[in-house]
Amino acid sequence: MRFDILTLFPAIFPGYLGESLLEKGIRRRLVEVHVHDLRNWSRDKHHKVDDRPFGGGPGMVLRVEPVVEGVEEIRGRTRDPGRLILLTPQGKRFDQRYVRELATSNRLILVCGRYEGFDQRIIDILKPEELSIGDFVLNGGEVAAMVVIDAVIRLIPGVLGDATSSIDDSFSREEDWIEFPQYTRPRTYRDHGVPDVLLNGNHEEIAEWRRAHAARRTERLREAE
Ligand code: 6GU
Repeated sequence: MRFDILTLFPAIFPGYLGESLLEKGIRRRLVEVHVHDLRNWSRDKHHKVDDRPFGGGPGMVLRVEPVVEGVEEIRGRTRDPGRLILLTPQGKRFDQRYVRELATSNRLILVCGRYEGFDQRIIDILKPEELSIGDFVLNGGEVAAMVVIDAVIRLIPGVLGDATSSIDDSFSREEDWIEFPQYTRPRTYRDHGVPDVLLNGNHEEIAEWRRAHAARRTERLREAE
């Protein structure tokens, strides 16, 4: 799977890309991430990509030319045009169903905004999907792009060490399924033990206990909303 990220802050990504699952996916050639600086497509001698809003008002707006021209050039670099996604708090809310859908794609192009927003003509011309990671406002789409990549790559076969370990994850089986409580050694820590059922080797009982506790956690979380 190939990701192309268009951003004003490419230096944010290398640390994240070099770690953990993602690094493993890249090393095994299951994942490719290309980070592009939007300033490459600025026509301005100062590499400006933002400007003041027509009609006045605070803040700056991301200009149309660098984004449209950057996306067009990058899209043309492979035969698969991929899915074009604009990261914006006005987008469709990201959830595990959306993650699964994106994971069926071979190529995602992620455009990170900054400033007060995108020039509307970026959306009118490129007709991207608009994606938000939740109902709050970030300073830019970069962290959201990492969230998308992180969630999607773990569904790519071969990226997780244990092929089955994403199946029981919270939210993966059904839309609103929370994972059961997990324990590992030591058996006792500061008077806190481990439920006996997990130590008795009866796999049916363990499975039933896990189902019951996952259901309870799910119910509690939904009540709290
Ligand atoms: Cl994708 N971008 C920004 N700037 N803020 C957000 C977001 C994205 N998702 C939630 N808040």
